[in-house]
Amino acid sequence: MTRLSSYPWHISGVGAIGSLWASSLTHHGVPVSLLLRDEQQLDQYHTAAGIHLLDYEQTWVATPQAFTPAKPPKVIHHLLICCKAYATLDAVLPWRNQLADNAIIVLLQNGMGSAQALQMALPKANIYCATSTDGAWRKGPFNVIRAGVGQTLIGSFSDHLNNTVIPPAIHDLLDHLEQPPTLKLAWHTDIRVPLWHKLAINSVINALTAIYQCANGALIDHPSAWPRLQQLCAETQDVMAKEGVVPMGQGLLNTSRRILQQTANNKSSMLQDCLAGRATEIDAINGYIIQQGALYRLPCAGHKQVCEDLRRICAT
Ligand code: KPL
Repeated sequence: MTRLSSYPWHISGVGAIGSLWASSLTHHGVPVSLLLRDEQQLDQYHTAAGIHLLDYEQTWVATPQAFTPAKPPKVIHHLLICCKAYATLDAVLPWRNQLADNAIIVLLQNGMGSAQALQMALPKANIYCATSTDGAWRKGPFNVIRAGVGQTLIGSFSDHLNNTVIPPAIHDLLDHLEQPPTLKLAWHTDIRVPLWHKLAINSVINALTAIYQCANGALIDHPSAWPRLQQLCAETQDVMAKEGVVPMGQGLLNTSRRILQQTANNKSSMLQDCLAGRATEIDAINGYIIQQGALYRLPCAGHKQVCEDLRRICAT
């Protein structure tokens, strides 16, 4: 690494992806601090004796410094938010008094709408969004298994930021985290496009797998799920077209089928949340599409039905 910003990256939301990042940054010599919810989570962290990441047969242990709102850090220059979209304000606002005026906040999560909500709460905040195809799952508190190396795209979200100007702290990370535990990061000058593409994929796959309680591959050729998936693709593409989002090269249906084939044995993140009795990201995924569709009088009947069915089955 050529140059490292001396300020730590503070990570809030230390689940699977937050732990993967904390581990990778630490092992690449980037200073990291964890922002934990409360004393109970701090106790769990101490009991776990650090973050344990199993990355292709190798276990990495990282022990970054941890803070709680009761004992916060003095100042936060770089904040990475890896919690679920619905928990964003709760993950940021407890630390608002510690945020430096020019702090960088990066949101790395599924779904959309949370960056807008955060910008409303903190109008001057410098918000960046990231979207990732990395796979990781949480075996227990601070104990994470890597499921696949993907790519993470980062770009500016706030209107007052220039989308071609990469802040030095982010620049330092691009192409520099290639050794295991690897993170492949790249800058994107129009992050809205990959965010929408990921949202579109998640919106046609995740809820259906939770409703039919099946692995991803089982949606293909499923007599009732597959026609619903086709309808969701058509509705989503209509909303994307109205929003002026560049369509996916192969189209949403073909792209979704390919992802379903590649991840045939995986359980989607929403099915996992549903099975574990956790809240799901339905509002930030299908709910967001319905909300945007309403701006153009698009009814999104398939997405509404999916939300209704999911609410009957899972805690949302
Ligand atoms: O990203 C995913 C998830 O589980 O959240 C998949 C299933 C790969 C696509 O929706």
